[in-house]
Amino acid sequence: MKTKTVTLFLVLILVFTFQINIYAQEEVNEIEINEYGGEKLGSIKDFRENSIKGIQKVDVEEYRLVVEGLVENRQEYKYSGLQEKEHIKKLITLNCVTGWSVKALWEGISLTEIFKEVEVKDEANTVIFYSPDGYSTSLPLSFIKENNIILADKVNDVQLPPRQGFPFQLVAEQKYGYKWIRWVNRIELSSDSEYRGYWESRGYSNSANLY
Ligand SMILES: Nc1nc2c(c(=O)[nH]1)N[C@H]1C(S)=C(S)[C@@H](COP(=O)(O)O)O[C@H]1N2
Ligand SMILES: [Mo]
Repeated sequence: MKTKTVTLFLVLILVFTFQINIYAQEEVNEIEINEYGGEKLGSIKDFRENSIKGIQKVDVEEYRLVVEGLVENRQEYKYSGLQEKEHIKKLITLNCVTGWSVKALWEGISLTEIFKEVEVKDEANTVIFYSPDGYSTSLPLSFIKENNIILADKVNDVQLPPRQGFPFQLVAEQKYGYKWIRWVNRIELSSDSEYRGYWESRGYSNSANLY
């Protein structure tokens, strides 16, 4: 009886230790880089959390990126399907209108590639992005194509944490932070060039140009 209890206890300790090891391993694999091409990067910890409804927890199995509106070929992408697409890296600084900024290495997929797949109709001139927290924003279709704008699933070489917009954050280079929508789950191709997103309809510039 006593031996049994001791054995059980030892097994439990072993299992516990083993799990700790697994977690330690994961952390080691997910260390963010702090330099790229000789340039110093900011850290994920430097971004301020100022979301309209707090951090969104997205279930990766249930997640779908819906691309619809003025398209021939509406799509619902799974996270795993999007992972298989070609990834591009960009070193870009995010600037919030409130004054803070963070330079980071963003990695993700080209929206222009997705637009080829869904076959955007000629009438479309605006791309509207939506998130589960009720946030939305938009960009001109021509701007996205000309600058090969990406949807990032990685920052500083690590998978986006939930607070950073997992699964995807729009890397709206040259635009203020409020165009960098996080947790994107729906993209609508539209002909409404006057569309105004969450902050844009509350007085912020719709072009949101940094310079
Ligand atoms: N879904 C969603 N995306 C959002 C916001 C939000 O409230 N909800 N805030 C925006 C604002 S104002 C800024 S400055 C950036 C901050 O992004 P960061 O987490 O990369 O710092 O997220 C933008 N994207
Ligand atoms: Mo912001």
